[in-house]
Amino acid sequence: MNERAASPEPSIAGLDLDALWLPFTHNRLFKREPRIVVEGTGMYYTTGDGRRILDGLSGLWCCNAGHRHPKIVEAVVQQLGRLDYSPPFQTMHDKGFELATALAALAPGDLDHVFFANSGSEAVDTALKIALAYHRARGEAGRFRFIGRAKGYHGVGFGGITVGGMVNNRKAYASALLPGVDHLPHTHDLEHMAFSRGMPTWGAHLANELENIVQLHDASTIAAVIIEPMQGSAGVIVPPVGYLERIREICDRYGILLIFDEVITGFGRLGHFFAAERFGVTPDIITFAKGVNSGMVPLGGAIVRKSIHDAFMQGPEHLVELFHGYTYSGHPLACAAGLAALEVYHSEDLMARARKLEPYLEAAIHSLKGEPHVIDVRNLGLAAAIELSPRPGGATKRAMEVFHWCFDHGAMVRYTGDIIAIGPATVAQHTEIDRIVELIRAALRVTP
Ligand code: PXG
Ligand code: PLP
Repeated sequence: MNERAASPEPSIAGLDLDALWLPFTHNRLFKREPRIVVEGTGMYYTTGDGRRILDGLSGLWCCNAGHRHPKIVEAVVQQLGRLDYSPPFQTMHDKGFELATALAALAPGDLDHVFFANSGSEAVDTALKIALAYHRARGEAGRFRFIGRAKGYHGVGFGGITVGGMVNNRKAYASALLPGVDHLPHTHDLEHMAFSRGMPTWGAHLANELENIVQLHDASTIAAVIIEPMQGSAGVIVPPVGYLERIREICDRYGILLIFDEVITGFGRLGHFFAAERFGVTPDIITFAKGVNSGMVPLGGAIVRKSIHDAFMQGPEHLVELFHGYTYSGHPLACAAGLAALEVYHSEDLMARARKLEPYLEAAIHSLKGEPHVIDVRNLGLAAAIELSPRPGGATKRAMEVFHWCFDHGAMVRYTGDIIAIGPATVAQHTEIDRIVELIRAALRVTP
């Protein structure tokens, strides 16, 4: 058993928790019962009180090759011995070009130009701005609207929360959301798809709502549709069979760009470098982050179709084509980590490994059907979620208690609302998947 040690390791004894304001965290409760991680190796963390915690979430859906993969660590250390930083405005370092070339080669269709940012949120901002500027460059500046989706998560920038569909992330900032944004309905429906294994067979018709939204606003005002091909943050909401194809068809019919936000779905989560490949649907822009370098150094970006890139390359050559970019767009350490991570994904055949693990994870997670409080289990690739009925008068508390119980007994999972989510790394062993699932089962059985 992995109970808390009586006294903390010297490394965290006396640590002052006060000054740090943690993101998306109940800070007061956390600081009374902190969970402090001091080391990570492969599938495991070590906490400040000396316990090993099995990582059921690949960090936060990002360490897809496991923690501190030695080849990625080595590449970052080497890069640090050569170049710490050079500006990406009007100069660039070699690793940025190499990584862009590698990503362009992996991306589907003619998506072959890469713009770097530092996070998923910045990647989304970048994609939205490219979409607006693209239409403007082609003389269609009237296309200013974005269509997102209910329950969508596109990071925390103002653009991202506007196209996103999570009310808690929007309500305090409602006065500052982008104008003109509309939302598709989400595809989560317990009545029709509870306990689906993989893609639900019900729900493709929900894509037809895009046609209604287009009729309402007129296609000439719509710049882009942005969706996660599989909704991650909302709790692994898997697209119905045929749904993404229909969204693609409607976008094509009306000259609307389709953006796939692949911040979670990319780099192995669904057993491929991109979900677009898995689903056989090619968007016009892909946003990525997280797994691109296995979470080692912050990196994100947007990959765009050739025709989008080329639309910008028309005016006088001495003029800047896109007024956008970040101090750390394509930081040398992040790019070095990205090149090494891609090499690891290839040389260890981790996409195929993820595909082979998928049915094992599916069987394991669906064995939780029938356990206390469980009203849905869903999965795709190396992502899965268990939805719980809310405790009367205490929504989200059950999932929070399961999360805490699992952490106290040796596994990191994720909770959001009354949903427990897991996303093991591509290097997970069967025994590790079993352990995560058995800890969740035990937690459910002791949670009132
Ligand atoms: N788009 C998508 C689809 C994401 O999943 C972002 C954008 C934003 O990325 P950054 O790097 O700015 O955080 C994300 C991030 C969760 C969880 O609980 C998911 C994310 C982040 C934190 C928690 O599932 N996704
Ligand atoms: N704020 C100030 C005052 C700045 O000078 C800059 C960049 O130069 C930024 C914000 C943006 O920072 P970043 O490029 O890291 O996004």
